[in-house]
Amino acid sequence: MSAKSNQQSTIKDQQSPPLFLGLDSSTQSLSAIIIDLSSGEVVYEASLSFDQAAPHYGTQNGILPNNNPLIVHSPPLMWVETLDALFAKMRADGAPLSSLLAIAGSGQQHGSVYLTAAADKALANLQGDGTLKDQLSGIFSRKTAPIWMDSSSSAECAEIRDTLGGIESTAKATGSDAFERFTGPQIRKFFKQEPAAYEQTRHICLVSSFMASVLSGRIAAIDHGDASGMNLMDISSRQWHRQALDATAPALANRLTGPVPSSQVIGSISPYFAAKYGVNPAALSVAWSGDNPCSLVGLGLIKEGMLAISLGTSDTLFGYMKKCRTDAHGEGHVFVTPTGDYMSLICFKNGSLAREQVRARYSMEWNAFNSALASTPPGNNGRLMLPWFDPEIVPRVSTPGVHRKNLDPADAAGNCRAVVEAQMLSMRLHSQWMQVRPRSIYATGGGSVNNAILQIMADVMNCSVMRIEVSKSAALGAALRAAHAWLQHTGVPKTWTGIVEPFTKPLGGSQIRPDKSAAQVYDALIPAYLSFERQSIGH
Ligand code: XUL
Repeated sequence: MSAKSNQQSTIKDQQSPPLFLGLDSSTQSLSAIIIDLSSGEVVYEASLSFDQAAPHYGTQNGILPNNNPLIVHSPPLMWVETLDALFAKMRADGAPLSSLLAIAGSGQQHGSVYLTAAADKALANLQGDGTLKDQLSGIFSRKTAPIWMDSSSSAECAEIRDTLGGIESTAKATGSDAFERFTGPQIRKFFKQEPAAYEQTRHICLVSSFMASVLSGRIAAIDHGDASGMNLMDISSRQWHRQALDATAPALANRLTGPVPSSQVIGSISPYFAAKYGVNPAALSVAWSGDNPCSLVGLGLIKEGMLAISLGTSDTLFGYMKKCRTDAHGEGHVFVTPTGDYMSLICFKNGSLAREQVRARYSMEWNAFNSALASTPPGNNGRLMLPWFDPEIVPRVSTPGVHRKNLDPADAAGNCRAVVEAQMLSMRLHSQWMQVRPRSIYATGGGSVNNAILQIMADVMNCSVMRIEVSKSAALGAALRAAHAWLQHTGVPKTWTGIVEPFTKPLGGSQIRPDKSAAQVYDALIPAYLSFERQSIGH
């Protein structure tokens, strides 16, 4: 089902319970998916972009304009107002709200919402004859919410990292090194810059737990998955990390609710939604999680060895891990998954960005680029490139630059193969800390339509690659979580596999198998690539 436009909806079947709603509050839009667990089908979906649904906030792509490019905030009241608009749309579309058994959600990770003590009463007393905006406009101790695109907290990252004993021990303790967008450093910056407002703050929520609070009519707990993106939770014990809390801001534990398993039922849906939109008053309101943990189940990655690689402007590798392992170099992240296990997330900045640069340099269309890949052998006869057109995240490279070894810049075909091989070799090398042998990789994102690139991925990773449709994977993951929590709550035994599989089939005929002799070439190439990388970084 296509969900590309910002405002659309479809109903396949209004009758068939058991129905579950998944919401996704992303950076740019609020989306809904209703699934029918018995038929394994999505029966309704809709999406509203914040800019269009609530234009008076003046956001662009969901973000408030700011002269300082490091500061990226959004107004939480805009999310609330759009939640009303989305429920109104669902009711107008005839979505089966009165039959919903449970609702869960997904939120853009890391963003934080700051509430005064007035929030508890306002949430508990929501009246169906008013609007969420009018009834909740007075509950914020900070009018705007820093989101994951904010990178203004470098000083606070350094302070927290130093207190926790450096990169490796910060990652070991909290799942990730201290990153600017992570919630802990952002809270610390707020406390340092606006101590009076921090003092007025009774609750600090994530985007996920804030939206769950509105739906539940009470402050909802932060779940383990989204708590993993805060630099505040002990990733092994899943309790708040005492030293990290102390390194961040005073009396912080009193301001946080949770962390709880993602399957936690917060309560029934707030009577507001029943009165105003006809939502089943008995529908369970389930804890929300972060968009990456939700997407993991929305893509069906619930077993060891299942990875996804998204080939976008940046390339992202994420995958399921049974055991908690952290990256000693602090480049990758570890989050708790909705299944109660772990996932990694590793972001490589120079993705399509670098492929496009090489293609443009030799004035090639994609067909010519693919012919260049076909005309050169796996391993490229030892011609190597490090395609750091932009500063790279993994490995950390702050000074951009393209490095070549045995490779003539005038050699068009050699450079095309070199950029793709470098990206895949880098993913293989820099995901080794996961100690997961990939058994199958789901390829997503714009670049995944290119079979020639996917063949190199399959050969370097030495496993099958399949394409999967990801549009709305976070909302779908949330709906699947709602179903799982409802089944658990009502005591009906059902495995995660039984819930997830009917909704997450890879695209038919898209499987690309590794070529065994090419895979051997890449195994042999790894040491040379690694030493070239180390040498170029100056290690
Ligand atoms: C993950 C991250 C992004 C956001 C996008 O660490 O920052 O993927 O979750 O919403």
